[in-house]
Amino acid sequence: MNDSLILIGGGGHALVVLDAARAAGIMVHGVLDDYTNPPACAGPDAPPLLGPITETDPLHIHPWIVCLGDPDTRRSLCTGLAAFTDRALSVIHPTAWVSPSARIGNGVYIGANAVVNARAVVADHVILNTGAIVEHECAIGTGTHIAPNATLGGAARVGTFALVGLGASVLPGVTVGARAVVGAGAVVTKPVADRTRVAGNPAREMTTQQR
Ligand code: JB2
Repeated sequence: MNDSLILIGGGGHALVVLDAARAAGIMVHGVLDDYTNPPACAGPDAPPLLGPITETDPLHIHPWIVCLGDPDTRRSLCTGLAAFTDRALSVIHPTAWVSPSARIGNGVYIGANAVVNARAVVADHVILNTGAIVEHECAIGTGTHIAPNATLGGAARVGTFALVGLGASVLPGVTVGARAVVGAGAVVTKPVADRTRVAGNPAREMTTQQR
């Protein structure tokens, strides 16, 4: 296997993952993106565009990471790439702290100044974005995005392909369901059901009109 990385998606998130990969000493081979618009991750110092986002040929020989923030798009991509999961590579920025007792899956992105404390369990394809804090014994399901400066208190749980927005907090021991969305700055004090959107402090379910 060639050990240089493929970025799947070439937008804003890919720019951030590219920097982190380079800072961590990981060589980036190229980017998969669609060509309807020039992707953000293009230009003289960017890796080459290798094909559309659905191209799988390079994934037979290269490690890869999904670089799209949108949880629904991540879900369809990660599901389609299940056969390649053992080649998904995690990119951890050198300024992040990851406890030796934490378990980190494949294809996880951990950004600058993020913290993953003792015995946290982070499943495949999770994004722990810039400055996110994942306290001791948290569990985060596949493909979920913990946005910049969001905080999960000790033993909080977040299901698969959820989004915990910018600066939101989930109190210790509280569960956020699969595919739920926690709005920016929300403070989650009670369990959030699967596929539910919440916002505010304390966080409450958003009505259709509020979305
Ligand atoms: O099906 C698709 C798709 N196919 C290709 N859905 C979406 N959303 N994007 C697709 N693409 C390509 O991914 C687009 O052509 C584009 O180049 C890229 C998405 O770039 P964008 O900058 O819009 O999103 P992003 O996922 O890189 O970044 C989002 O998530 C981050 C975590 C933004 O909200 C960032 O601000 C955020 N930091």
